[in-house]
Amino acid sequence: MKEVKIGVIGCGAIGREHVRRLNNLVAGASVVAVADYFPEAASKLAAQYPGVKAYKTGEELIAAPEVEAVVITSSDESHAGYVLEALGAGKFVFCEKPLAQTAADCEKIMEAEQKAGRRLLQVGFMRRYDRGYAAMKGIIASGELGAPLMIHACHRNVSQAPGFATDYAVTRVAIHELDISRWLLDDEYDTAQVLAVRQSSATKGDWLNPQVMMLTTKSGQRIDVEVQTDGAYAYDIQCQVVCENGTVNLPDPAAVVTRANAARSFPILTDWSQRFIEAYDIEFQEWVKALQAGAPTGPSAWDGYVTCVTADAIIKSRKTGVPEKVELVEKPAMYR
Ligand code: ISE
Repeated sequence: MKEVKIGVIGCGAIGREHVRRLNNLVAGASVVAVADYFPEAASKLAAQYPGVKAYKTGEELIAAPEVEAVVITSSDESHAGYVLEALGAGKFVFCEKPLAQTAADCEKIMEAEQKAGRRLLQVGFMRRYDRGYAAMKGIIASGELGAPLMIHACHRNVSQAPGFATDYAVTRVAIHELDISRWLLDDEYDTAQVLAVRQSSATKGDWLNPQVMMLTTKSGQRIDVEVQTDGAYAYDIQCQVVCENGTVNLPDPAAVVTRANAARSFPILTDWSQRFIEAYDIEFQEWVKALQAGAPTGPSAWDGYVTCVTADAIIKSRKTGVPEKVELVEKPAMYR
């Protein structure tokens, strides 16, 4: 099958990791171009891989005839612009979360994709490819435990890069739970809210930490997500779906158990990119296979849009103090 030629915009840690993954692990793909806001970062990365060309701007990379599919791992604020540019050029595009900074930009993206007449875009919600979450989804969908009633989730981080802010706990961190919960439950949200709780003295900045987010779905399920963005003991992701006849729990990643000093213990990872490393590998392999077959099949512009609208409702509720409605436009046929 024909190899998919990929251009990566954004040569920071996650961009470099995806270039390594696409070039060394994923079958049927090769990175042919890179670009970054800092051109030296792109030249440095290109120099490590024979045949990879560094472009001065993302726009030039998108226009390059050899680039068939674009991967966007640049700063969050730049995502929507590059996605629209790639869709306008009729190219496949994979965009890391969040798809955009505003619901209005997500709507523009959905319009552009519909104008192209076929699915071109996939959003990087890699947790859907994690074996643990995928197995949970299988059990819930089988109905063997009855209807799902609620989700208890937590997302704990050891630290954040400088410049972190309260809203990022939603748009950069809890956004994963916003996507995975509706995917597990196969439902859309009705309301969203953030609750004030006692603050952690371990926070190394002036943002709110922890935060507890509460969601309800159209069928009345309730989801609570504890988000610790700083100072936690490890990068710990927990998820329990409570069903009528039992619970379904996200497994910890495989780790060797030590028995010593009258205790049984195993290490918990501290780095988020390591926690989901296998999910990223599977996500990109599936993406490339789908492109070879004609179109992406993973998380869509609609999923990017819903998470963006839900994040906005949570942020709004911090100011109003009450649950806010998650108001969505009608789902376009392309995403049904
Ligand atoms: C990062 O972008 C992620 O996606 C992680 O899941 C999250 O825990 C981390 O705080 C973010 O910076």
